[in-house]
Amino acid sequence: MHIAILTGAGISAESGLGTFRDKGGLWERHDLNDLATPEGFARNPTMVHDFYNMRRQTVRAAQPNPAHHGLARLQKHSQYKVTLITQNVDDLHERAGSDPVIHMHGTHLVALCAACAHRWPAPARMQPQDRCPACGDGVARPDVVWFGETPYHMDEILPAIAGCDLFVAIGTSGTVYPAAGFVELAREGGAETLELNLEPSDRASAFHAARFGPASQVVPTWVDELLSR
Ligand code: BV8
Repeated sequence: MHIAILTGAGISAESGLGTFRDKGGLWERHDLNDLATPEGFARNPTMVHDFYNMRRQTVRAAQPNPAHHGLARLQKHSQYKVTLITQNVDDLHERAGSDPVIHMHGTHLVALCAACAHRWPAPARMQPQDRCPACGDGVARPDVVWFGETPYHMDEILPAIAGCDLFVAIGTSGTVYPAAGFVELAREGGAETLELNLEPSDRASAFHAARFGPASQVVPTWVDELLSR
């Protein structure tokens, strides 16, 4: 059985990383147009670098939670083919042992040169005057996909979603496309669909089944049931 999993900020919430649209979420305190668009970066690169520097620091201090470890177990010790796709830009899946992890919105632990597309490990603090180590003159930015930009690895993601037997969305509000539309693509391919979330997402009605509760409890329970089949 091929299981395609999409995770969002909710899977990292219990590791202490902020979500975007929950009460007190990142987009409640910041305007996403200023912080998660190329235009916002062009307008004020210092503010955007500071936003990602703060989040990079938080990630470095955070630990994977039982939900990340559960998915790593499923990926490593199971008879299932598992495709793990995340909207998250943190590395908690990797630090829990998941491999590979498809980061469709990039990762802020990597720096990207806007001129020559060279990538290198992001320093703890990125600043507008940082220059690309390869071409020397490009503007260094976090290697994340902002609004209006094309998500990464879609050539790998779309066939996996369309061809899987089970599609599971974990900790995502279902508000950001194209990720929010993956459930339809999976259903068109004949897959069963399951939502594991704290509460019903914006796309809850599109799923065949759902389990609600904190990911650190719901995900390991679900994985244990799958592995005991
Ligand atoms: C694109 C950057 C073309 C990195 C992010 C009008 C209508 C429809 C679409 C559009 C539109 N206008 C514009 C668009 C397109 C736009 C879009 O969807 N806008 C939305 C806002 C309407 N999308 C784009 O621009 C995308 N690009 O479309 O290009 C294209 C399309 C297809 C193919 C080729 C080209 C690019 C989108 C990427 C934007 N970048 N982040 C960063 O800073 O992180 S988006 C940002 O939101 C993050 O990546 C995040 O992952 C993502 C989604 O948020 P969630 O992960 O779902 O987090 P959220 O806080 O929303 O929800 C948390 C959930 O967890 C909640 O449900 C909560 O209940 C739950 N939860 C909380 N605690 C727990 C929990 N669950 C379990 N346990 C817990 N403890």
